[in-house]
Amino acid sequence: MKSKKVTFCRICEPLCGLVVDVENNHITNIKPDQNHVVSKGYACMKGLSFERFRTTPDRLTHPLKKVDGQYQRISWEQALNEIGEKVKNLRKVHGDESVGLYFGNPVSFSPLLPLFVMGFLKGLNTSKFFNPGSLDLNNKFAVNERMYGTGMALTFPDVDRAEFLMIIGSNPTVSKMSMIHLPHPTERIKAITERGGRVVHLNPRRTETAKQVGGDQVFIRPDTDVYFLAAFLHEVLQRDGVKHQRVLEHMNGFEHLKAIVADWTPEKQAQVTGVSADTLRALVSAYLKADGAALYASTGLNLGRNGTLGFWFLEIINAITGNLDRLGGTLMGQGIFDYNKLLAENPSPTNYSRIGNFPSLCEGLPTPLLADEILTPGEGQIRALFVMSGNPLMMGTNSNKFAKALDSLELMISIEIVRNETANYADYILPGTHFAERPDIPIAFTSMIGLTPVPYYQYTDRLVSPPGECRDEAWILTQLSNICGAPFYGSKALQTVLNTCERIKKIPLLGKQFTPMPERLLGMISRFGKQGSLNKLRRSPHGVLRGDWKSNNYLGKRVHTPSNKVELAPPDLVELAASRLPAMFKEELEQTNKIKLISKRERFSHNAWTHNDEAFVKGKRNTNYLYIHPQDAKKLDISEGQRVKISNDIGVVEAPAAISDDLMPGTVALPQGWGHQGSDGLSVACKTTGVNSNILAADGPNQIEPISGIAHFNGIVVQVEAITGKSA
Ligand SMILES: Nc1nc2c(c(=O)[nH]1)N[C@H]1C(S)=C(S)[C@@H](COP(=O)(O)OP(=O)(O)OC[C@H]3O[C@@H](n4cnc5c(=O)[nH]c(N)nc54)[C@H](O)[C@@H]3O)O[C@H]1N2
Ligand SMILES: Nc1nc2c(c(=O)[nH]1)N[C@H]1C(S)=C(S)[C@@H](COP(=O)(O)OP(=O)(O)OC[C@H]3O[C@@H](n4cnc5c(=O)[nH]c(N)nc54)[C@H](O)[C@@H]3O)O[C@H]1N2
Ligand code: SF4
Ligand SMILES: [Mo]
Repeated sequence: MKSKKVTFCRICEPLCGLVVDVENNHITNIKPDQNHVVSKGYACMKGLSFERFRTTPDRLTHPLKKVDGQYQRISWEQALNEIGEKVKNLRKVHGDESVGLYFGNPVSFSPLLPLFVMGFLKGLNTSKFFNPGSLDLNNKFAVNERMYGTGMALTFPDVDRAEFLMIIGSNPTVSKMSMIHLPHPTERIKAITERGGRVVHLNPRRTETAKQVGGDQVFIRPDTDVYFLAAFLHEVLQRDGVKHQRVLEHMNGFEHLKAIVADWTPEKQAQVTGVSADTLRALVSAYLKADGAALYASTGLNLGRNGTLGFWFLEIINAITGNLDRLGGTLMGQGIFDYNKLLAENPSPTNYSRIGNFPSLCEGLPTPLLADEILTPGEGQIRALFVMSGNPLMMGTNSNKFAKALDSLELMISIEIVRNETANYADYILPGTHFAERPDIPIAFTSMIGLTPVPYYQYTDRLVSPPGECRDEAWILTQLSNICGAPFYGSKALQTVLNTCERIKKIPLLGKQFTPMPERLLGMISRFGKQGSLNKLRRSPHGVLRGDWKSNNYLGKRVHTPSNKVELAPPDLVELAASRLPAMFKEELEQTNKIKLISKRERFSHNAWTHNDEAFVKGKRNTNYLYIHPQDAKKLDISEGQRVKISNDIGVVEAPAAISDDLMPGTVALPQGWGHQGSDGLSVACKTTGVNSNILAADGPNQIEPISGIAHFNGIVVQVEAITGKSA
């Protein structure tokens, strides 16, 4: 039987509406949903191809156990019992902290799954929890916690009304951005220039976005944005571009700002950023003149060494100039309920890493410490690791060391849909579900935190049932809780209820009437957020709009700091700026002639997991290239396609060169997420020839940003040499 179903994609943040044909539990066609209330017919190649990733011959369909280096099929019962025994034993002998868990990016694309992961972790009573936040945007959470009271109090640019938008370290046309729901970003950003506004791309590389939307390209030397932003703030204060009444009423700490950025003049920043003082001053003029302006930053800034300080300056600028909480400026996210109030009233506990004593952020410890947490002997050493929907071996730091760490574990369990590089180290692999096999509402950042220039809500049923013995991760986690002696959320009563539900489900007639737990929870969230029942939402499958934004709906109303005011000068950030920036500036001055490596997202790559499809890696796309400016190529005697060696203290990789004047001289770019050779669980990806750029990324307590524990992937100093006699 053939039916048409309306749903939405859950690969990246636009969550584009899709219409699919389903026939005999197979998806036979995927089209953009022309009637989706926000995406209105927009979708990309990744979303439109999702069925191939769901039904790849490499899809895991039953539990596996590694025996003598080979994976063997086992039953769920055996897998759970053996894992349970081993985890219980390790906890008994080495303590609760000997068990850790990492979850990857797709987990955040289900609002329910993080809740289930937390339930399992609380049951395990371990603080050893890691996630991609510390490889992505923890700098933002760290700043938000201090300025706005909770990590999740995120602002976003009101793109559709802004007159001025500076895009710092983001490439919306390719990435579709982060921490904002913006389907069709290219068109919507281009509309700013079309209505007479201005778009500025601050980036060491001329991006696809810059080429397609136009606007001003401002090249900046990698990992120096913090000096640009400090000088921008300096200049705003110098010109008194400040809305004093607003600051007085709603913000604390303004009086400290002048001293914090006193040294960072436009002239001084120019010495390391490569952005001239005149250019910076002209940008400040344009920003201050605009009727609605926003500075927006993403991973280009986050993944340098000063993402926290840089983002702090950026938020201060948007706040004191009156752009925060006004249409056309930046808006404070607001979801279907006041999630940040809930967080502020129930703060999560802070844990500290055993290695380096770093505080947790949103309960996660820094992933760049995970290898050391596993490899360093002593009390609290991680001996068993669960990895769910992630690939920290490829996407985390210092991949060669990380491989050693995985290899040394006494027990590793992977919950995945394919056997990726990290899963290859697992003793047990449990097959999870693809998003099309789960019911959902838009991700937490969209529904609960409301990072949506156009607020909306939506519900989708699952489209098809999962293949073979794949099981919903929510089920897997509650089963693991039970079997590992780790009652869900540490509550034996709750675990008993869950176990009873599980038994009822198996009773033939009664079980059929039982609403599965994910639906039940999604219904509760929707009703709690005043969006109605799932049945009501099913009647509006293309989504429902949730009204428009207004100015002045944050300040004085829902600032959840103890003072109910925005804290402009959190003491530890003030201190960090004073101690760190001058020293790093000196270091920067000494290395202006060195080559810096940055990452690069590509249209046909999604982190490390879309290379397992022929269409995504055909022809020249089957590898990654080292992009290098013609001047540098000439200096280093590198020709197009020639193999080059890229090295630093951490590691060495080789890649073919691609010469391009899109880069600024002194910067090279190498796309991340490659290096699948030898990964026999990925039959297509293993034939690609790229290299893993994160072999060059440092890990450990001395290498990560001190406040947020975030990794350093952008602006890594490297040596680049031609390998003579070889070409790609
Ligand atoms: N050099 C460098 N490194 C980086 C970055 C960078 O810019 N430069 N970016 C960082 C960022 S922003 C991030 S978020 C991290 C990402 O790091 P990770 O999240 O650890 O890596 P992914 O490759 O996204 O792994 C996701 C895994 O989930 C699986 N998966 C996909 N869809 C589903 C699904 O529907 N269900 C289930 N169960 N599993 C699914 C895929 O098979 C894949 O193996 O990497 C970081 N690493
Ligand atoms: N096609 C595709 N889409 C994706 C992903 C993917 O892997 N592929 N990943 C998804 C994920 S997990 C995330 S978090 C988002 C991220 O979304 P974005 O943050 O927009 O990611 P990128 O496209 O990597 O953009 C980072 C930009 O920063 C620039 N940059 C590098 N170093 C610096 C620097 O020091 N300063 C400045 N100013 N710029 C710098 C790079 O040239 C690049 O253009 O994308 C998501 N969407
Ligand atoms: S842009 Fe992102 S959400 Fe939209 S179809 Fe593509 S992958 Fe899916
Ligand atoms: Mo990310």
